[in-house]
Order: sequence, then structure tokens, then C-alpha cells
Amino acid sequence: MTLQHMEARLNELEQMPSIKPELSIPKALEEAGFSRRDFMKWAGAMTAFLALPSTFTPLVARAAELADRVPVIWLHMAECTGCSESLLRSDTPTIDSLIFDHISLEYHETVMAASGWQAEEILEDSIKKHKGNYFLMVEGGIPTGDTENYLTIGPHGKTGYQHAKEACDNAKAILAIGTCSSFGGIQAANPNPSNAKPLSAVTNKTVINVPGCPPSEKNIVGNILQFLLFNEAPALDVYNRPKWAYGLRIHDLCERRGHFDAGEFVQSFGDEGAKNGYCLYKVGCKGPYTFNNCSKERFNSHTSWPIQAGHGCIGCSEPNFWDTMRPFEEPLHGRPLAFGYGSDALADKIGVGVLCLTGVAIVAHAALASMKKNKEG
Ligand code: FSX
Ligand code: SF4
Ligand code: F3S
Repeated sequence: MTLQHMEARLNELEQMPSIKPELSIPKALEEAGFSRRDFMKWAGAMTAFLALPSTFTPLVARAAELADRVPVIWLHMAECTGCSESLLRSDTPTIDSLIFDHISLEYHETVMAASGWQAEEILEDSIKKHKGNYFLMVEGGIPTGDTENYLTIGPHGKTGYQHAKEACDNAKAILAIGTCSSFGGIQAANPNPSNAKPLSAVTNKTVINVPGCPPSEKNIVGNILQFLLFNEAPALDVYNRPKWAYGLRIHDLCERRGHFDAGEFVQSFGDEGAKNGYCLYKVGCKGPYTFNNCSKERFNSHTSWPIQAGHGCIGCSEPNFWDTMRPFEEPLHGRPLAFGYGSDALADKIGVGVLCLTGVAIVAHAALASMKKNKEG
């Protein structure tokens, strides 16, 4: 898509009515104390975050200012509401949370006042009114079990599955927010009593997956901006995750990576290695198997993230991580080590199994780094 196309797209958005004409996004930003300079700095960071050249910054800023023009329907299925919390619970409003507050949220069960039948009616009306034009953002896995009443409001209401399907059928774009919606999440973990499935199981349309339990506020807002600008899905990986956000492993940009390479590992929580910020691989970090941008972006306006806080990554943006990444505080056991060099004794010492070929390379690397360290020490 050329710059001209994007400008035409933004001009088109500008013609659409704003949801709160009395409080436009630029005015809301000003009222919250953000200067134009703060906003342009944020837009510049967002442009880099979306892997766009810096010349796109004015377009990204304009897209953010027009974010209140596209109707959004946000559905809650089976989950913990952590995804919404990730955005809405910052103690001071950030530019991300402010923009999210001002998008044209036609329906969002957590933040709207309506409940029961009234809520059902609002949902039906919003779908009718914006048929074919709204962004659908769904948080949570979709129960499809035999007990047909999962997530039904009232005795004659529709089930969660029916709501999700109908909302998908009439949407312009569909985003699965969080690992539950992207891959099933915790309720789909063994034994999955409600037979929970990912959102993609209820529709044949493209579902853009934005996993993480929860995903960062930046990944949620970034995906809204991406669609506002391009009006189409970004390049996706094999699990339909946007490559701009999920193209690299946690391990690739981890601040503890130097310690991994040097064979300096935390052996148990609270030990000297932990105090020195060593690599958390031996206490279960799944960063080498996990694709997400936490090591670059962190959470809560870049404040911190799991590995900075001292716990390994548990692989929360990967499919079925509740089952496949356990135990969370141990390296992955259970598969024979077959990395061609090093003895079983060494394997025991490193204490790892392998998940996949990448795992083999990682284990080999960890083993070699450790051997080198022992030799030196
Ligand atoms: Fe919770 Fe969202 Fe995890 Fe799931 O996040 S943080 S259980 S991904 O659907 O609310
Ligand atoms: Fe970071 Fe984990 Fe990789 Fe260690 S194993 S460098 S803590 S991502
Ligand atoms: Fe999840 Fe790992 Fe990031 S646990 S939040 S993907 S560091």
C-alpha cells in the first residue's frame, strides 16, 4: 500500500462521524495533560513499534486521532478479563489507555453500564447498525461443550458461541485479544470441561490473533492503529499472529541473554545468581520457545516484564502453553536429549529436555556455555 492510499484511507475515516464530537481525541489528550510534543513522541515510538519507517509518524498520529471513527464491538467469552485490565487499569492514564477509552466502543461488557436483557439488546442493535463495518475484538475462549448454555444471559438468551459466531459473521475485521481467544487459553487446558475453542473455530474469516495472557496494552492499541492505517490484516505468522509484534522470540532480545551466553544461570530462586540477574533458563524460563515482544516493549508503559521481575517467561503467547510449557519453574523434561555431544550426566546437570529442534540448539548452547564456564571457573 502506498502513502497516497493511506492518506486516502485516513481522509475517508475523517468523513465518518466521531463518537464523542464534544471531546475529540486531540482534545481529550490535551485535557489529560499531554502536550502535542508528548503525543508526537508517542506516535514516533508507535511507528517504530509497528515496524514502519519514521516517515510514517504523521500518518500514525493522524490514525490515532481518528480512532474514534470506527465502531468496535468487544465481546467477553470465557476468561479472566485480564486483557481489558491490561489496558484499562493503569493508575495514570497513558496515551494508549486514553485512545482505547475514546475508540468508538459500541459494546464492551466490562465498561458499559447496561446488563442482562438490556445488554443483549445493545449488542444486537450495534451489530445491526454497523453490519459489515465494525471491528470485532473478542477476549476469551469459546465454550462449545454439550451443555449448551455456556455464557447464556437469561433463560432464552443466546449462548456465548452463538454471540461470537453472529458477531464474526457481520464484522469487517476480527481480532482475537489474548491467548484464550487466540488459542483457547486456560479453559481449553486439559481436561477442558467446556470444550473451549479459539475464536477461529467459529468462523471461516481471517482472525488476527493477539495472544498473551494478557497481551500488552501496546500490542492491543498497535493492532487497532495498524488496521486503521492499512484497512487490511498485516503479515501473519503460522499462528495468525502479526509478524511485527510476534516475529522474534523473547530470548532474542532478553536483557539476561548475555548471562545465558556466558553460562551464568540462576540455579534456584533467591540464590546469588538471582541477585546478580543471571539467566532464568534452569528455573524454567520458556523465552527460547516463545514468540512475543515483551523483552522489547515490557508492560505498563515500559515499566517491567516477567523476566525483569525475576521469573522466567511461561510462554503465555504460545498455543496450549498451559499444557505444553509446564512445569513452569523447571526446564522442559520428558524428551530424550539428542544433541549429539555431551553425556547424559551433563544432560542431567543441565537438567533439560527439549521441545523441538530450536530446543535442541538452545540446550546445546546452554550446555556448551556452561561447560565453558565450568572450565574457566
Ligand atoms: Fe485473562 Fe483475557 Fe489470560 Fe485469557 O487475557 S489474562 S485468562 S489470555 O482472555 O482475560
Ligand atoms: Fe532470557 Fe529466558 Fe533466554 Fe535466559 S532463557 S536469556 S532469562 S529469555
Ligand atoms: Fe508472557 Fe513470556 Fe511475555 S510469560 S508476558 S510471553 S515474557
